[in-house]
Amino acid sequence: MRRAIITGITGQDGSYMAELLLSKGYEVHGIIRRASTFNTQRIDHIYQDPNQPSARLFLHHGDLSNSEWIINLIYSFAPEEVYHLAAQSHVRVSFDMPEYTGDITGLGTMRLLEAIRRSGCKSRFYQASSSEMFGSTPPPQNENSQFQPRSPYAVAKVYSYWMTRIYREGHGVFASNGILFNHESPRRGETFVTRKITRGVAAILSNRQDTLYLGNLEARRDWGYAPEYVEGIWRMLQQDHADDLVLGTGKAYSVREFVQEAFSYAGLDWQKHVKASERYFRPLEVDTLIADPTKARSVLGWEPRVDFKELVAIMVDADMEAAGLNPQGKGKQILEQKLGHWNRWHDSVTKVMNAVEGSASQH
Ligand code: NDP
Ligand code: GDR
Repeated sequence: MRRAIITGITGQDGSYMAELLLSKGYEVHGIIRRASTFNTQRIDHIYQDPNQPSARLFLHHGDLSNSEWIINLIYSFAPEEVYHLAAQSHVRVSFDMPEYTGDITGLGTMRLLEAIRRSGCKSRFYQASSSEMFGSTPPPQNENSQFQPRSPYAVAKVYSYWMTRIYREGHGVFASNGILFNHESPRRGETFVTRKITRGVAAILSNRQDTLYLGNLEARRDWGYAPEYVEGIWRMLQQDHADDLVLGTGKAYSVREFVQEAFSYAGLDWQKHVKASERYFRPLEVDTLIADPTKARSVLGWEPRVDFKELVAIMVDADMEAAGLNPQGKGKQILEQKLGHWNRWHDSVTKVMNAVEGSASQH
């Protein structure tokens, strides 16, 4: 049985990655942070009692700031694959917490790579690099585009990107960078703009909120559906050679267009509800990110199937369902028609919403 470690298993991508690997028969070890409140909602539906002989999902407390613990982890489990997805991943927050972001999002990657090198394990390593690294480089951006980072987060990711290459080229570690453009889902963190909008729509429809405050509506992003990107990540570690690959749709839309699409899908007039707030503007902005995913198409055979409008429908429907409303219904149809068994509406949305809160926290 193949064994994998996932850092950031409680996050959006980590939770989908755990489902994908379990569906492929892996033994999965996930790292979670100790918190005084439950932070395992995204994985409660796949939690297994580790005392059961059939259990294949195991959770371990840990933190990327602690090298000793990371070294123990790699020595103890000698995983075939390490999916390093944990980070302080919020760009706006990184301006308020630059040192912490550098420590976790930057140095945390080096700590893992160094543990793999020292242990001599033949672990394959995935680094969650980001389109934010391109910053102000004009689109479209691909593997050869220059990095011109515009936030402490992006600088920390550039550090991790190069460390990944140094361990690959200098120490022979199978270490790949996936340079992923924005990918979203009903499990997206609530303070990222897409989820903030779709939750806002559901809250307005259920009369719990009237106004949605947002920052810069003109920024353009290449938005895809997260589970498809997680499949791309898995494929990267199944290649004969480690490499760096861009994943994205090749199309960009503004935040304003996302707002318009989400509100109109739900039958609302966005101009009555959306207002600007200085709080959500950033000291520096990245204006336009558009992927050129040609290499991933030819090397991995990876091509996203869910388009912009479909993504919006999936997310609005899920937030309406979570708010106890009747969803419009397109989201469910899209997932049933387009995606594999591990990510149907029932597994990907309903089970997560029905997860018994706190079950994984009792591990
Ligand atoms: P999330 O913010 O949803 O998840 C981040 C995860 O990292 C959470 O599980 C979080 O734990 C964990 N984490 C944070 N700090 C620490 C720490 N000090 N020690 C251990 N774990 C920690 O991110 P996504 O799932 O959206 O993204 C996954 C990765 O991909 C991130 O590295 C992100 O920067 C990168 N990325 C994401 C893109 C996207 O569009 N989603 C695009 C490109 C790159 P907890 O739940 O306890 O907070
Ligand atoms: P991003 O995602 O910075 O691209 O990073 P986010 O959703 O936070 O912002 C996207 C764009 O929307 C604008 N915006 C707002 N953003 C937030 N969060 N809240 C608002 O109210 C708001 N109003 C407008 C932002 O200014 C920005 O231009 C995400 C993260 O997942 C990173 O970890 C990842 O690396 C990149 O995507 C690719």
